[in-house]
Amino acid sequence: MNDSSSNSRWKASVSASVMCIDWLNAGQQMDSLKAAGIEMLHWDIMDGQFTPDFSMGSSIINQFRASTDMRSDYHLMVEEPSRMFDAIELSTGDTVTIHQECCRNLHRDLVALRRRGANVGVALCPATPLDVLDYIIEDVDYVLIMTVNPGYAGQPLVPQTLRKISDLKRIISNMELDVKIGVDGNVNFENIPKMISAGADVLVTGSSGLFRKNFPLDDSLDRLEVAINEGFAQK
Ligand code: S6P
Ligand code: MG
Repeated sequence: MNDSSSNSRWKASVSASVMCIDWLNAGQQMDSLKAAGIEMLHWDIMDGQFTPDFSMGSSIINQFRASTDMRSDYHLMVEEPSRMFDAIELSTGDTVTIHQECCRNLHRDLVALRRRGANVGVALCPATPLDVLDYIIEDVDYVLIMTVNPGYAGQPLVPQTLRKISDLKRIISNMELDVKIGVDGNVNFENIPKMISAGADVLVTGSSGLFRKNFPLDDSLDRLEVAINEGFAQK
């Protein structure tokens, strides 16, 4: 999931949330992301049930995927996500994350994803406690801590999720597991240092960090790098 160590610019993995891209300049922004060494694209998939809204479907996602070699980081915010597994195109190194709250049989769904060759992740809403991971954490590569409620870009951070990141980091270290922690929601320049110092490995960056309205993408990339370095300095 996280091979940021091979990249000198980014000390943490950055996953660009395509839902928040400037759609009228998407090609240009994709080129800038690539040039900056961003390695992952975050695909928010919503069903209008678990989340009140909809986002992108496979026809849009696959068109983007065909134009880039960046890895895909799928975030399925859908009830019973196994219904969708056939519709997801996978390449080596791609990650598929499903919500604990959406699966009647989470372990079965994780095993099914793993068999398809994906790196597997579990996402937790802000109100979901970490103990739901007790008997599946050994079987995942990635835990996505939602730092806002799933469904929309542009929401404020739920502050107690910072404590959740450090609690999860402790569990992972105590169990000596190689499980990465991702954060998604209001990943902005003020919150990034706190998220990194709490233990986040992967930052899902959307409208408040990377794709800020009326700011050049290159400027946001520079500020992102500074905020990440600040977080590592505080660790
Ligand atoms: C939210 C979704 C996220 C957003 C993105 C928004 O349901 O899972 O991936 O697209 O994180 O970023 P921001 O900076 O607007 O909160
Ligand atoms: Mg997301």
